[in-house]
Amino acid sequence: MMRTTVHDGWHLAAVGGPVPDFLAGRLLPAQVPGSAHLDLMAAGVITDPYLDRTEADLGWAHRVDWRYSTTFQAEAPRPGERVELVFDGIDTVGIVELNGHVLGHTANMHRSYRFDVREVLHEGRNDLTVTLKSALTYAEDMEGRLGRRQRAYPHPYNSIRKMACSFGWDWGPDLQTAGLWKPVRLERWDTVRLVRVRPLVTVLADGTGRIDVNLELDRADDRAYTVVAAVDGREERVTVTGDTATVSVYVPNARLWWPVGYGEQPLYDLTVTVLSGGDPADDPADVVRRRVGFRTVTVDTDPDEIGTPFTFVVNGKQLFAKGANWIPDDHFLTRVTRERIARRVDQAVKANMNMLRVWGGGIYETDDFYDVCDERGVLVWQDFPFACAFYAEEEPLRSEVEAEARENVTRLVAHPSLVLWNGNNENLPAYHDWGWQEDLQGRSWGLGYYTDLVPAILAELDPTRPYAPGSPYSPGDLPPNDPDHGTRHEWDVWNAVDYTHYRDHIPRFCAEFGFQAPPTWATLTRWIHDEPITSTSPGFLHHQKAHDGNGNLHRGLAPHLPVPTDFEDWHWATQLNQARAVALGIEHFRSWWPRTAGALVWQLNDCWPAISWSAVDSEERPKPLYYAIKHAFAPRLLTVQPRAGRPTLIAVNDLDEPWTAEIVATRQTFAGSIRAVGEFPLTVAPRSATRLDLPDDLLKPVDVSSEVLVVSTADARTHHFFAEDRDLAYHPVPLTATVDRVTGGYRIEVHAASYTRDIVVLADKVAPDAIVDDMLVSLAAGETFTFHIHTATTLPHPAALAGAQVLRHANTIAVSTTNTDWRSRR
Ligand code: BMA
Repeated sequence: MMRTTVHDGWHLAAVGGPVPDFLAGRLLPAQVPGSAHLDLMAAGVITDPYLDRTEADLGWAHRVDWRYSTTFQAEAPRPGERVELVFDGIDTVGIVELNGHVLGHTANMHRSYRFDVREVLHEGRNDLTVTLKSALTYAEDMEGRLGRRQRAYPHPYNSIRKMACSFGWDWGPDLQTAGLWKPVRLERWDTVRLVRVRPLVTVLADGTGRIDVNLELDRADDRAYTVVAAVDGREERVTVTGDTATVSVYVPNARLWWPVGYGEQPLYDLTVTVLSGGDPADDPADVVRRRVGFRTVTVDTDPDEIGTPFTFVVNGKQLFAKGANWIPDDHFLTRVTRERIARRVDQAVKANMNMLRVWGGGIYETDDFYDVCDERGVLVWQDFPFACAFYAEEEPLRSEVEAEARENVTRLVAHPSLVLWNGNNENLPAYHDWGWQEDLQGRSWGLGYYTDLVPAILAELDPTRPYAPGSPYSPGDLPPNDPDHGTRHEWDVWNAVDYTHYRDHIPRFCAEFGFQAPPTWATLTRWIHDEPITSTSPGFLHHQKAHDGNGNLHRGLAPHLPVPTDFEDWHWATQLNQARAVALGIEHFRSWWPRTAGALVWQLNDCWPAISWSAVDSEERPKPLYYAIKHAFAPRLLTVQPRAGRPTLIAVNDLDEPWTAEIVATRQTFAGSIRAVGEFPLTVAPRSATRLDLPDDLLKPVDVSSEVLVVSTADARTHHFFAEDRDLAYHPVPLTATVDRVTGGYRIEVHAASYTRDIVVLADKVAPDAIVDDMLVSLAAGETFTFHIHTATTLPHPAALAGAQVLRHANTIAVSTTNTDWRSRR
């Protein structure tokens, strides 16, 4: 087997549609893998689409037809030799031609394509072109054929098998990419090729790991071939006379693969070799390598006294899924390197997450993504790519869906991190709850994919892991978003009601909930150059894609904090409110474990500089929300929650050891006078939550505006207030700070003379590369805390790190605008 990539010498031309003058007749250098927008940017003929309002000027590109072309040298096929041209991914509507012969047509970004080129490959120079027709025009034509169906956004993304968010989303740009987005290569062979290798990995009751390697061969002749599967020093062989075979390998006493926080992630290399002849000494004809891990996974959905749980069980252990939703990490997918994914997944792990949900408006994630998650122990829930829309179940879509599902299930099946296949994102509530049914007039809407086609494919190709028809989903005839049954998406908060209403429901598993905020200051101001930049300046609004996004930000802020008029204050206040909202949701959900068995924040990441729900922005900088998530997902959590109308302490222990500690609780004034003290022993069993009633004297303040309840153990702490920030008489300048240079950056020691809530260091304002080790730290009067700032920048004025716009806290926002009478109320 000889595999040669065809990645050199590519050019791009605009060959149809509204070609602008500056492109007419031009041939630009092109990257493969890559996409047209990136090539135009590299050639300097368009501005970066993420800058300011550039995206809006690039609409013409959606109607242009592009041609990628290259030449490569090859030898003419020998008699009996097989020669194939393979495209791992074409985005999307393509005509592939070699030396003027049409090899085939493509219309699905989620598949690979393989063409037999024996008849058309030349000795010497070969001309390869891929013409990419406008995906938008194709989708509109297809919609004309299949009938219009509802979707959440204007373009008919539901009529083409292309990443849905390529056509714009409420956090992403409408930049419809076109290109060869995965590797291209020539494969030559003359005996046998491994077409598909599908290892099904299970663990037997006695601890033996079992791998059933399902194989498909393509052969150039009728001979019998030997296939060898090897793992951990063990080898099994099988002689194959047909096109398919299964060979099983057993690993006694297999070391179990565990999710992060539960144990280690041992991975075993599996090598599958087909030999070129019948003799064991023959050379390998083809080799496929996979890395597997031994673990079992189920989702417990056995009805209980409340309804239907949705609890992941890995290696027999029930777990609370702490995580977030994952969108494509860059709208231009080919820029998402393995290193970038690793940094993002590491951020998730550092924020105490153990699960990521790959959302259905994006892609079947890449091998790099899954490799990284396998290594880190991050559980992955993979949606099939259907989102917020009705989908036709007729041809040609149906065959495309079947082909892509088969291919991607086979590609991903070996990864231990993958723990759930999910049919779609929100298409079931779209049918049941969004009032879209009327327009259907009996037409198909995709249900058959989620209840028949996809489950049948999984039953055949991957019976080893659970499947959910959709997210959210409730079984039977129940409304899909029923809190007592299955998964739930919690969007009333953000869209309509205050974030304290997260507590109105006790979902069995909250698969989406979130709140917006702008990106970090450095990211915002790198990409948006409005003079002045404000929350309503044109560039800012262009990057705010959510329906009434700013309206929701203000409605969400007002009950808690005054809405600042100064933009930098507003930026910090909205970031703080995002953090508070999501943290309240997480703590509520965790406090109900095991009734609630998961909280997946919408959304971990961004695909461009956006005002969005993300915790980490498009330049990889964590927003304050990130630190709030890290605290709220801490293995040991203290939280005060209303139970029967009374603030009640809940201690959550997400470790395998019992949590025994001394609790010290004080009701104190912001100025530091202790009004009540309580000390109690705490014992929380492993992986459980315990409730503790607090005595009245801790809960009944003399003055609601200037007292706080602080509850601590050696390794956890929570703060409970008796009023909203806007009604609290904080000291507006409670902190003193000293900044010191240390190895790798700076250290800021802050001292609180009066209670200081949610202290952050917005260090990116001073050094764009700066990363702070913690944020949203609250200090009682008299306390000291040290922030560590990692940066390669040498600051001319280190004191800038303690500047008024950098070292911030809630006190200033709460006090600066309306609460000017703080002194009189203390
Ligand atoms: C959910 C997601 C996305 C969307 C997000 C924010 O519905 O599934 O479709 O981006 O809410 O509105």
